[in-house]
Amino acid sequence: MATGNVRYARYVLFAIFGIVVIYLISTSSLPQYTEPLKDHAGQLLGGFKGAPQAEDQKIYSTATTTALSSQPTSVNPALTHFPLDDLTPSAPEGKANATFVTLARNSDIWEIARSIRQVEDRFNRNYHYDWVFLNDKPFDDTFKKVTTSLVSGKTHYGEIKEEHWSFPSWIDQDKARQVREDMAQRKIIYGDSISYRHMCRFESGFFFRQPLMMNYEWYWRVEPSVELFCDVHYDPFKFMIENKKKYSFVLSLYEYVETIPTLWDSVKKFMKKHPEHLAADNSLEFLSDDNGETYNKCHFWSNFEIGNLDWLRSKAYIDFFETLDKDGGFFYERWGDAPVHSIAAGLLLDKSEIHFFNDIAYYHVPFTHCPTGEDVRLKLKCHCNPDQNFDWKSYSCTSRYFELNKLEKPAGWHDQQ
Ligand SMILES: Nc1nc2c(ncn2[C@@H]2O[C@H](COP(=O)(O)OP(=O)(O)O)[C@@H](O)[C@H]2O)c(=O)[nH]1
Ligand SMILES: [Mg+2]
Repeated sequence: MATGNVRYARYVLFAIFGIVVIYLISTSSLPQYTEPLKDHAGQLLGGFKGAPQAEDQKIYSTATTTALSSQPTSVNPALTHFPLDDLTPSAPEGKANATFVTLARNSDIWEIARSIRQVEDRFNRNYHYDWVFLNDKPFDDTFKKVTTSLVSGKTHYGEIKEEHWSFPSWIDQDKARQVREDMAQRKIIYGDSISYRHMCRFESGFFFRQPLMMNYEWYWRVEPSVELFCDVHYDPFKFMIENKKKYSFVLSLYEYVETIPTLWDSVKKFMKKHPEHLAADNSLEFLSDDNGETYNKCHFWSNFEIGNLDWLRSKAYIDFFETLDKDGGFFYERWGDAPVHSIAAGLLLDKSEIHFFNDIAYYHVPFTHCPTGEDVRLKLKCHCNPDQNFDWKSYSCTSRYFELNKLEKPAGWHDQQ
């Protein structure tokens, strides 16, 4: 009997010990920080000197509270009852009118699945923003099934109408074909591709006016096979709204000159024709070293973008796109949507409306943006190698952006040159 009691007591002790261990493990996996992130000097991480500090403070605190305290990242309380017909619970109050947007082929499914998984794990599982997928062909069932299962918000699938993915009537087909043959011989990347040119023209002039996109005011562009290396600990859409930003980037670089020999001629034509659209405090200096005479090829890399759709749908942007489109350089050369968006942002927006997201760590082959500053990287659980950060290398234009905007470069930038 006595041995039975001892054994019983041992079982009880084991059970209590087990419960305590499970409790400790589960609580330690919850996010530990609910304060805005600051460096040793008390500077808010993710913002830089020169940015609106008081505003940052407000936004970072709000976002931290919504994203991290009320919604533990390990388990979503709304999912504990597993209602099978509603696995995407409605998002927190006060969300932005925003969506992710991806242009993809059916064959891109496994590459875009990887990107979505990372965006969800690092950010969207706490916010449940929608995701719009666009394609020049109908999406197949596998594409829709897999992406819908991965996205925590609602998914929408749009087929692009032919007018937005074909040669406009004014393009001389023979001339365009000769250009492709010549570029193929010169081994210019995507130089012989027709579909790549339709893609660049579509991203430059049409994605933001697709019927599905008309429901939203903000977008975050995501491409196949990209990586997010750090937690996104606040809502970047709300950051954009509250800080009056319209366009943002994480990587910038110089464009291949062979793909845009006459792009700046068209831009100059636009500037002459529509001086009323040029912003008073624009970023011409980011784009040109001789006050607009020539283009220095600097552009923001548009495979990552968080931006305002109403700006792209504005008369200023549409006039800009149409001037370029009429000149035919999407087909007679191989103009990319990155220089097109960047030049528009540089000329039509005030400097203060363009934002650099240091704290969104990102990779698209072959470049990495890994946040400068160890504090940010550790606190945001980043897994990128800081040695691979492209920002301060000579082929990046990000230093120019900092100088133009009189921003102080984050501590440690010297070591990453
Ligand atoms: N639907 C569709 N999407 C395309 C096509 N070509 C490229 N894309 C998409 O357009 C984006 C840019 O293409 P990508 O191959 O990544 O070009 P890169 O990043 O410039 O090398 C990606 O989101 C692709 O999935 C196409 O022919 N059809
Ligand atoms: Mg790509």
